[in-house]
Amino acid sequence: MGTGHAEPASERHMRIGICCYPTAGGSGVVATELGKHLAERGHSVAFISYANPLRLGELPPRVCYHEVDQENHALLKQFPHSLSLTAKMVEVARTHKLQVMHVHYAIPFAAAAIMARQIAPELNLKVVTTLHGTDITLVGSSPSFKPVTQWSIEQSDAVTAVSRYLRDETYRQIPVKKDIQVVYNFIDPDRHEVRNPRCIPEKTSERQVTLMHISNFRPLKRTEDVVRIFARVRESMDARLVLVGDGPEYGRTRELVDSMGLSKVVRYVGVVDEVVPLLKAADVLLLPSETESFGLVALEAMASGVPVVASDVGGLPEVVEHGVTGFLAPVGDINAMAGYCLQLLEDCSSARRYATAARARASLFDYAKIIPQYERIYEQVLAGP
Ligand code: GMT
Repeated sequence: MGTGHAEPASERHMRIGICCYPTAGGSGVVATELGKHLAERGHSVAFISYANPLRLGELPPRVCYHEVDQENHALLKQFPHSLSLTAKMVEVARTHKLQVMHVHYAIPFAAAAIMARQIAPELNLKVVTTLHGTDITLVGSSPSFKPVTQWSIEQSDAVTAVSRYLRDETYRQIPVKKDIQVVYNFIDPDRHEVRNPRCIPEKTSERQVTLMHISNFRPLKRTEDVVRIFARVRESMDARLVLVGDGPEYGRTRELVDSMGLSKVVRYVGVVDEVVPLLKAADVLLLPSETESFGLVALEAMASGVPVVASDVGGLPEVVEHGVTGFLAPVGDINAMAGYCLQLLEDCSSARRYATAARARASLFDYAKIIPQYERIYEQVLAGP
């Protein structure tokens, strides 16, 4: 597992609740992998979500999963999910004598956890909140939600953000004084097999390169840019595009592919649990998002030795090193991004160099370095009053 346990596991056994969205988003992936690693390191972990988190799979030792009821009430047509969540947190915390509730999203999880803490004062439950992005940049900063987000952050026992960008953006958008610690997202390097990068052999265009995009196809992922970048690349080399995921922009993206006459060279994979096997087939990962607080998929690609061409926004420059592990260009600059793809795939030796650098940089985000940071935060809050 990983590059070895660089730091020993916390000597203290802790009982930790982890609350996250179960869907195919980075926050759920990070929360699930965190819980599994914590359990491997000897802690007890109780997941709380409204459906089985995507990457949880079979429950490993010391891990349990509790589902939040989503039933509709006979009288109340729209039963308040936040209260069902709070009720479940109280129940699970009492059952497993949880010490820490680590929530992944301020809205609604931190608010629910703070209520749970008050409902069950005998547990002295500590609330750790990790901000992932959309909870601040989209939901949390809307005028009506801002006071709830502000209160949830202030009342948490500790708050973390997945990038410096997100920490700074939170301070910019929400009037909070709370210390927000940056704890980066992570990967397990051993799960990402290295392979020789494919590229176009000199003087022939026989071999096809693979551009890949992985997302939930929300408008901010700019999947139409992905198709346009791909079309530009194809003007210079034989290439195919693999689109992984699904979401609101899927139909529009498909329409664009068809209208550009590209349907024969675009493959749609849909939603997958695991991106690692797919990444083995990729030569470049495209992530031309409007914004990303971190861009977990960029890190996953780099860990697989796949360089990234992405937008120069949000936390992406903290992950992708421009000119070394991939390239960053202004949002919407399709020409620049296509040019960078060509540069990456220019010849075998440069493709190899970028792949090696990508993997080396990803190792800075090894879980063995990151999980102890969360353990220390739990220990700090538990040492408090
Ligand atoms: O990007 C999304 O649409 C999904 C979202 C989520 O809730 O999982 O991703 C956010 O959290 C990830 C894990 O920390 C980050 O890697 C993503 O950059 C972040 N998305 C945005 O900031 C838009």
